[in-house]
Amino acid sequence: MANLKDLAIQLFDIQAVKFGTFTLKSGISSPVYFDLRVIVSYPKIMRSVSEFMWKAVKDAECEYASICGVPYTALPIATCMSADHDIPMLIRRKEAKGYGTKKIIEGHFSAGDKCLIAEDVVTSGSSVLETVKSLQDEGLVVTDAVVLLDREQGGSKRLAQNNIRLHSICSISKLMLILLEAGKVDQKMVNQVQKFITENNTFNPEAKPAEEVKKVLTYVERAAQCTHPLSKRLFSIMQEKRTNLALSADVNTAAELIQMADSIGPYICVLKTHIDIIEDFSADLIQKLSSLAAKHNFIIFEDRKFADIGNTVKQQYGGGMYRISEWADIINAHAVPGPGIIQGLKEVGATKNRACLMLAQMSSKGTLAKDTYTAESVKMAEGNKDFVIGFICTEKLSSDPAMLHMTPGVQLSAGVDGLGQQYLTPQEVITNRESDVIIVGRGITQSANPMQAAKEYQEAGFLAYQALFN
Ligand code: 5BU
Repeated sequence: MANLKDLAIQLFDIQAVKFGTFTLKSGISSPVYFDLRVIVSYPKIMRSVSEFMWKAVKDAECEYASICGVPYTALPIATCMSADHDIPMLIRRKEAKGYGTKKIIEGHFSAGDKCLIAEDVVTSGSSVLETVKSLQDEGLVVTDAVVLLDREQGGSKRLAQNNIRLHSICSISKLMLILLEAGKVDQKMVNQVQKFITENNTFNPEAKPAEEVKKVLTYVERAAQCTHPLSKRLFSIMQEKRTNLALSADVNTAAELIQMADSIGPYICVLKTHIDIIEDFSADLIQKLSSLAAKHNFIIFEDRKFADIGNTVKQQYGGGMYRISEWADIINAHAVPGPGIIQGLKEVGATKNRACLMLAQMSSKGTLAKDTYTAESVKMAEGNKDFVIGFICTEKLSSDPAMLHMTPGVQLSAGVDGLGQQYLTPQEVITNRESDVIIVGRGITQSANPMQAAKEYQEAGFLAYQALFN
């Protein structure tokens, strides 16, 4: 392996490092430019670069299960590190494929795995952070990034701000000294580059960590991003009726359910049922419920919580006395049986344009749906976006704007019931947990004036949504 001095000179000789006047992506004019893309034409230099980078992370004793190069220049570098040192690699697509699995990260991994980032040049750190974000969205953890050249313009601090350590092989100052000593540049150029670096520091100590600066999208913008007709329709209803309230109509007779649906209908976007607690279920109830859904423009969600193997849930969903798939726009499913449950439900529901929510978290005390289970449920949902349109959860779990987050266990004041239910307020759910829909049951159904209560929940939920834009 070449020493650093040799490598720096080789990079200069192959014009991976150039001096002159260059306009950078940001529009700023720079006296120095790195174009590491050319190293693919020089396999020995490529190997030398990847060896330096591997050694740096080894010396720093970084822990990681896989490596991911920032596309595109660092891809071959990461590939060499991976192949030479038997480190599994992940590839981040710049755009998700429009067909097949629509994956943005290719390769095998489990949620919670640590992934090392490899990059050719770091300026502000934003390209590294983009890749980090995609990995984090899939449940991966990033603590370290390794880079060949650090332009010393604030990238390492920006990454530190996001809890990522940057390991660089060569800083721009060190590179300039080597090239000066080797007679490749003169002192004037060294000074010019130094001046440029000092004057073009991108680091803002006040900047919020990257994950906090994401833009909040309106329901209209999110509807536009949905490919499933039901999520598109739901976001449109939320905007049109100015409500993110779902009523959990947990009553025991058909008459009560119909009465609730008709009186509360104007205030809700979703009516959630537990059809198996109705004592006098009949086809007539379904017919009335469906016409009320049309009259008040809400979506029907049967909270059936399917939890069996694909073949069984298919029959439970499509058959039996309730024939759920014939009238419920949305159903939900536990992730515990594995992806077969989604396949089974999809076989019945997809042709009817029905959709499913994954139970990724629950509101009840002591729930086992947490940590890795939640992360795996999210992955399962995201791998089946043609049928799964979101989650039952207690916080935002996916950055995909098309994915809906619906949260049960909501009342106007936080608290518990006697059987493990835990309540959050509408504001906590929408503002802090960044969920989309509040699901309210007894807060409305057992209030002295359910209609008035529904109005209050509608207002509280929608005000919290509007406040996201202030
Ligand atoms: P409540 O009366 O607002 O506590 O009713 C909550 C409803 O949401 C009720 O129908 C539950 O079956 C449902 N629910 C829940 O409370 N918590 C969960 O994690 C899930 C569903 Br999933």
